[in-house]
Amino acid sequence: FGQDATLAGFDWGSYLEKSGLLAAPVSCFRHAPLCAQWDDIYVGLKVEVLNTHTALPSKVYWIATVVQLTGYKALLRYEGFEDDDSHDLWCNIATADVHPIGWCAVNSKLLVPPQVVHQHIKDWKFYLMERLVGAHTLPVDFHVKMADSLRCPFRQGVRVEVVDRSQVSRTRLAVVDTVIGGRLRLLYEDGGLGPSGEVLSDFWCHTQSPLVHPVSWSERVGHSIKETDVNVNMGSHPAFRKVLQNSVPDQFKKLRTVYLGNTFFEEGMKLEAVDPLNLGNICVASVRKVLLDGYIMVGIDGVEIGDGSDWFCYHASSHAILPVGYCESNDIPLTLPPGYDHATFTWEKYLEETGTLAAPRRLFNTDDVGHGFTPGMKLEAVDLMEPRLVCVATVRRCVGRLLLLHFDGWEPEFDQWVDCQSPEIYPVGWCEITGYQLQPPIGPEPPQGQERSNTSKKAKPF
Ligand code: MLZ
Repeated sequence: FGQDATLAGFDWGSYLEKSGLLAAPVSCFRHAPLCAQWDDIYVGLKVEVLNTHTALPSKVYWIATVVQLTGYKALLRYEGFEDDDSHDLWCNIATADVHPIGWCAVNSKLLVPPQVVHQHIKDWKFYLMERLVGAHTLPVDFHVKMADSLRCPFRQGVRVEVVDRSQVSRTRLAVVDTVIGGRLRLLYEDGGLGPSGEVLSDFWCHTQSPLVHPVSWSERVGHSIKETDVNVNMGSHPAFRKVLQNSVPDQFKKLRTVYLGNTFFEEGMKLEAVDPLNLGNICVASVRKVLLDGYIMVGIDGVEIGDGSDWFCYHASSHAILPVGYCESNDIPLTLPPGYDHATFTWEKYLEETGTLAAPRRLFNTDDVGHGFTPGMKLEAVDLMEPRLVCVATVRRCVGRLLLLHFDGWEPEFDQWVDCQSPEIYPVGWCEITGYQLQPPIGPEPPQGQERSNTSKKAKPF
């Protein structure tokens, strides 16, 4: 499975023009390259860009103005075309041959106007002087900052502990195989290799994902970890031939400190939780175990197998656990345990019936963070059920810090709730910058408002 958007002829610029929708601005994505610099990038900036409208054999440049911004992609208009948009071009401002004004002079490059406009403007020098007075341009260190922000503390051969996709209640040792744009391809240490050396079991996640941890994390917080099967030899794979190096806490994102007063989550307390295997559902759930460092194991009421193998670890600061009543007060359909129905279910009755307590509201991290996303905005988002795939997606709802993401062209049952600060969502153009493959929408997207149905079945867990 998996498609390549570029090969499939998908282009963000024309896709957005057709739908009339906007892309979420880069400044919404804290972990994304250039997020902190994005205040300096706006419509009206002037830049020097490769001139593609010339018959000259060598690379020459020309001045252009940013007329539209969607994620990392800018629509540029060459100077001289004025109100004529027929030669506008979309380019990725982070990767394309785009530079601050003055770059050509410093680097001995030629500024040459496109042939078409060349004829009807007589005095270029005067024309440009007029146009450039008081104009703003890219920060000089733009491309340096870009390169800095793509640096990653992980490389092939680093060992980590990561959720076991075959049993989500435990972690498993894995080794970094590939790093693309801060996303890691992890190979389980005893995942096995096929007859021609192919990897049988891998997992993808961002460096800052809550699912990946330094070596010895599980033991430290009391999380269960799969014992590595020493009979499985991965030695013939390049990632394992390197000198393996254990990851350390410094390489990971610091979690927000949690409230550890007199009260904390306790075993048996009820809450609402995003179902880890069905990320579009928020369910009636229970705290099953309290670990150290603010982590808890959560089970989904009424569907647990009973041996704890389907519990899931969430940090107390996670967006995925919510206080009792959260769905009701935010008009989100709560997924009830089998045998209950919406007409008669109330939390009050349920707590009484089960003789349990609701986890106190103050323990949850439901602060509104003022994220800037609004419904309809487009982005590139990981399908967390198949975390190798980064897909064309749309924000469908915003509730507090939660975003409901829709994958364009797919049925709503593939929708997923994610945190607005999730490291697995990216601005439009991110894949192009990092060289990551983008999954295009399935088939042509219908006109706004209608959903095209897709016959594919719901994805398997992970
Ligand atoms: N194997 C899956 C892929 C689903 C990917 C969806 N991404 C939004 C299927 O075809 O069902």
